[in-house]
Amino acid sequence: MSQEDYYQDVREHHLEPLWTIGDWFLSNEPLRVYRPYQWHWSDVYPRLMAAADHMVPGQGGARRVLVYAHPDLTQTLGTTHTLNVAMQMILPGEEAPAHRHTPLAIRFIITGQGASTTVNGERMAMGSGDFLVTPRWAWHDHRHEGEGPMVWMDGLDIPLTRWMGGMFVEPYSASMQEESVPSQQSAKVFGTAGIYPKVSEDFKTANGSLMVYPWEATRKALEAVREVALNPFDGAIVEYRNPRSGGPVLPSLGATMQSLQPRETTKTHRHTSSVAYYVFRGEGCTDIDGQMYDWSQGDVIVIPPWHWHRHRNMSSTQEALLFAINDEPVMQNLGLYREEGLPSERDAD
Ligand code: GTQ
Ligand code: FE2
Repeated sequence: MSQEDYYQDVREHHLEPLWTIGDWFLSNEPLRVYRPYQWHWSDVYPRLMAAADHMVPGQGGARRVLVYAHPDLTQTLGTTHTLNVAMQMILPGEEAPAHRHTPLAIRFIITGQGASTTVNGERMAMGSGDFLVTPRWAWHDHRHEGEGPMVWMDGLDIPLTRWMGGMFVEPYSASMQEESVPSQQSAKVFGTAGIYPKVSEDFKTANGSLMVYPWEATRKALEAVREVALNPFDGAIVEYRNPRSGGPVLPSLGATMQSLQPRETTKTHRHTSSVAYYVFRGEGCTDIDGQMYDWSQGDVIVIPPWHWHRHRNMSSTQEALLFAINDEPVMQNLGLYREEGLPSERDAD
């Protein structure tokens, strides 16, 4: 058989000779399959508000949500290759009906008060800066009994769940859940970090642990960290964890809050996890592979895997607060997590 015939023959049988495949197949570092990207709040906010003219939760759609769909990830509508950021808005008197799905979710509350989410029968109030958990396959609905629009950021692992073949969704048997466990139960029992609650095995919250992390606690932890343990790549940073397992807040989604002091600049690093930042407060810029992304309050910035990046708070007076979701738990569990500082900055202090 001639050389040419051989290659044609194997390929007709859907076999690919490894020695003919380019370096992309076993690349010596993660390939760049999508670019860093940024959404400006000034583009998002008016469109989220205008969504009220076009849909009501529970009527022709379950949630009033704008999904951050990365232009390089059109097949999944992912924000990163594993995660989605989305902005949700609910108006006074509205109800977003109960359902459950295999993608897990976090909520980071941006503005408004008087809304609550009920997760497996446990009602949790939502206030600015609060961080809440919706585990996989847990029933959840949202309602708003306060005044003015309520806005929060959703973080979900929809693209990961889809690629892994695990996507399921189910509507609840009624519009909204009854409260079947005491309101705010997870916060009452698990809210005091370091004093470990030895609860019985049948303790009922959707994740058997804490599901609402109030802003005040995050704020306090950040301040304590700032005084004693700055991270060179992230400034003062805290990670949301499950206080019962000690592990990440959800099995495939990590979340952090970091604070950059006025004019603070972090060192450059890269890691195999992907990250979507939400600018909770302040103004600054992030250098991603030499390209500058200027950000201010409300912006979302995506850092794909293995991209060098560093942050700078551009204000000389105001602190910057960056909330972020990441897929580090997935990479850690698969033994694929790697992180390194920029060599040229290693010796410099
Ligand atoms: O609030 O239940 O951003 O089901 C996407 C899907 C939010 C939700 C999203 C959802 C929800
Ligand atoms: Fe949902």
